[in-house]
Amino acid sequence: MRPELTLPTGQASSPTDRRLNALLRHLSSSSSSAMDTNNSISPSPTSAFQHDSVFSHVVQAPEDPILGVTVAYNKDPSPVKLNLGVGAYRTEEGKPLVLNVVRKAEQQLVNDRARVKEYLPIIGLAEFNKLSAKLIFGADSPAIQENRITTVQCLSGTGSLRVGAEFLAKHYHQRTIYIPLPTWGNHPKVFTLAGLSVKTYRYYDPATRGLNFQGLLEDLGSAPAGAIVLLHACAHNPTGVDPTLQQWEQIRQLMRSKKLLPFFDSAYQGFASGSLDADAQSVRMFVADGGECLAAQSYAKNMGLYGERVGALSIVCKTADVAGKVESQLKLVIRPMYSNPPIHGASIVAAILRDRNLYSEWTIELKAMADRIISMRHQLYDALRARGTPGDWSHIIKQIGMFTFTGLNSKQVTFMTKEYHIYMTSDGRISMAGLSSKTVPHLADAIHAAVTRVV
Ligand code: PLA
Repeated sequence: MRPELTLPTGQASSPTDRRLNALLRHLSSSSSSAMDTNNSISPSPTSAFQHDSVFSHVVQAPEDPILGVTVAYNKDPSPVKLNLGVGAYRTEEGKPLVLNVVRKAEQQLVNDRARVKEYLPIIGLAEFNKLSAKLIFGADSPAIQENRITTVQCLSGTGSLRVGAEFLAKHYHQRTIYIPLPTWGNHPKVFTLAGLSVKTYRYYDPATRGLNFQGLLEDLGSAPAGAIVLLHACAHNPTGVDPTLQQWEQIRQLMRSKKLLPFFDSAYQGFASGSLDADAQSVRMFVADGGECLAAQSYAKNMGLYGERVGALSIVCKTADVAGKVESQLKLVIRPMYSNPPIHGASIVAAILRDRNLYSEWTIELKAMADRIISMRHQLYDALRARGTPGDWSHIIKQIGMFTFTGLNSKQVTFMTKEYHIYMTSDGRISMAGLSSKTVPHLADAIHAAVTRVV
């Protein structure tokens, strides 16, 4: 019944073919003897292919609300198309940017013949961790000097959030995390899958296009004692609205008095104001009071290392002893997840952070990116004013960081995509970093048309 597995006759003339035929005969005889002892196996070798897939019940999932925008953009053949979806920096020419310091650091790494490709430790590159902590908490942070912080290298900001959340789900007495409304679309998924239960606190007021500070204080004030609170360290995504330093201080007092645990997401340090120190003020305030907190750092945006997946999770503890034990448990979270992190991106970051010249060159390039984004805000604002577009657009210049939360509704967004080939998330967020002087008029035309033609 079973077809004999052999090469076609007449072709088995060379020694290689004869060896191959012998092997095929051996394989078919050993598999038929296995079959003899197991009558339940179908006698037809093709029948497995005729059945439905064991995965035929799997339904088509929707594209990711942010990364899916790029998928749609890539399919559009229009020459005027514009991707303002994902937060990725582009130059005035609309091209992705590799920072000069990154190229220099990579060259150094390539030239160093002593470098090897061995596994990193579970918590990553030690020097990278030390320098990352210094970057966010400040070089003179007492918590660093007292060894009260454990920092572990993770897979960019997302991986750092996930590792921190898994640790909390396992070792912290409160499983509820409060996230701002709205927030980065991936936050609820990351935290839920890690085993935390997600609730929201009021953050943004659509009427003022600013912070709903009263709502925020009320919601955090009524959160159960000990609850975890996700805070965007700076350049809140998607709203571009940050609390002032005075408001941060009030938030700190409230959170400390209620023993709420801060979990900072720092994905844009340096991108908000152009200053690395100024953008870390919120985090440093919460460390200066001696209390505990978590911080997830990403180098995707501020070093342009999007695809290198390099970031860090820090947990600030009360004592060095606790920090050591926490670190030992973080290793148990990481090891079965991805074993240990990749070496290349962390080596680039360490090379830049350790070298005085490269570091200062980095701050200049970073400031230039932040300034270009701010200039895009002014150009877009001016272009809408020049067109007499109905509405108050001053939030475009007031908001901070990579994004403008325009206030456009999903119908208007759909219209802009269909008629103008402008791609953005359906909540009306646009990545200002994807704009250039050349594309501002096209975007302003599209917004004007959307606002005047689509309700
Ligand atoms: N946290 C916030 C607030 C973010 O906006 C992002 C990225 C991350 C964490 C994760 O970044 P990382 O893992 O790449 O370091 N948000 C982007 C990209 C820029 C994305 O959605 O993945 C965005 O367009 O919103």
